[in-house]
Amino acid sequence: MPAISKVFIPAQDDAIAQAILGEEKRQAEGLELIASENYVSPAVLEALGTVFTNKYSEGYPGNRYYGGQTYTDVVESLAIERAKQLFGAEHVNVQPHSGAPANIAAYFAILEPGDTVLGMDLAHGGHLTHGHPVTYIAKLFKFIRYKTTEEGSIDYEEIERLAREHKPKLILVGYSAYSREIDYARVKKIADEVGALTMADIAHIAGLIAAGLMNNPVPLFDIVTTTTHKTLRGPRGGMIMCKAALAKKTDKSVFPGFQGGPHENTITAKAIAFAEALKPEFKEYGKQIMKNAKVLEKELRELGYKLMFGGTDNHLLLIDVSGKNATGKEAEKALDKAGITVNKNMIPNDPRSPMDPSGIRIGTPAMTTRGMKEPEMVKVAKWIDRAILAKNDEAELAKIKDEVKELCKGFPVPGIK
Ligand code: DSN
Repeated sequence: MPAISKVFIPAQDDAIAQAILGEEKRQAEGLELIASENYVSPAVLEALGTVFTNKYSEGYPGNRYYGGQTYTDVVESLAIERAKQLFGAEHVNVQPHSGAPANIAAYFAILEPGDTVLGMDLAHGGHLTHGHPVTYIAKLFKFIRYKTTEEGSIDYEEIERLAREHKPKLILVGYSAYSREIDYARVKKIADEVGALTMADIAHIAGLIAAGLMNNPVPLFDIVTTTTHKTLRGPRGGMIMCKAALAKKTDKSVFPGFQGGPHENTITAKAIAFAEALKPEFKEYGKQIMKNAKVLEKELRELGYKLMFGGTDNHLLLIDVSGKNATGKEAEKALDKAGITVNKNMIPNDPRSPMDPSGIRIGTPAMTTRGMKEPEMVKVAKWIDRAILAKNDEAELAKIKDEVKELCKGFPVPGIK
């Protein structure tokens, strides 16, 4: 039974202490398969609760609007230098509060309202901030959305055709539910031909790129955004990397254009996470993430699941569960009851709706951080299948939950006692 890892909160706020304890227990006893989640190191966790949370520091290192910046400048400069080293970036802004603000600030650094952007459709693996009609930015820019091919790969020919037809100011790649490698050089060639700028949102795969295991768009593209909390295993936050020529515009777009004071406690945690990602062990971690995803691909295929995009080259799988007589919503709920956390997800050309789609998305970064390897993935695939098939059988779901809990005891979550 985990004990709460905090000292001061239980002494002054029982309701919040109980919620923290509950969440620590949930994270320790269950399997986290949400592809965008991870467990940070104890050092990253500690950084988030430091006195840097007390400080306002609008501006950038060496050029701030408020006094008292000796140490904020140290941590922010270290975060920038380490990120440059990790990705080979000419310029880095570590202030975006998260991925969506990073994307919006990036758009405003390079676009004018009314400009045309070519980005991937959400149901084909894109992201809300890549122009989905429900977002405010879709009212400001004209988004044209490309889709994957029937076989499920990025349709570069369609990107080329749409680029020639619409002459976008920006071509956008990088996805939140796409499991294959991206040919950035091919996209850059298309963009050069039509005079478009290039942007990649590498939020999901940043850790795998930093580990040198997937193609890196940073040296090639004009602007690259990411979150820092997914495969990169840092704190919840965002970051923008760009060519030196766009440095001023990017910095001005983040602050004062879009955000106010940066969160220096989070930036401290980013600096620590980047130092961790520069270590050789991080490359091994990345390799294991990908090996684990490959095992799940093989096992789930053998169990009769249809894998979108034909499988995986990264950390995630998008799975059509309709062949198992379940919807994504039903599968998510059944797996939750079995102690396995996933998210329902639209699949390409999904006949269903976002709140009750045909698929689920799963990923291996968090399980890999706990030290789980190939043998555990074989068990995980079997539990996924059993839980989906037993979606209305509470006893069977409870039995799986006990088995999951037993396995998890051998793989502690960093930072949880
Ligand atoms: N919510 C994130 C994800 O799960 O991919 C993206 O914003």
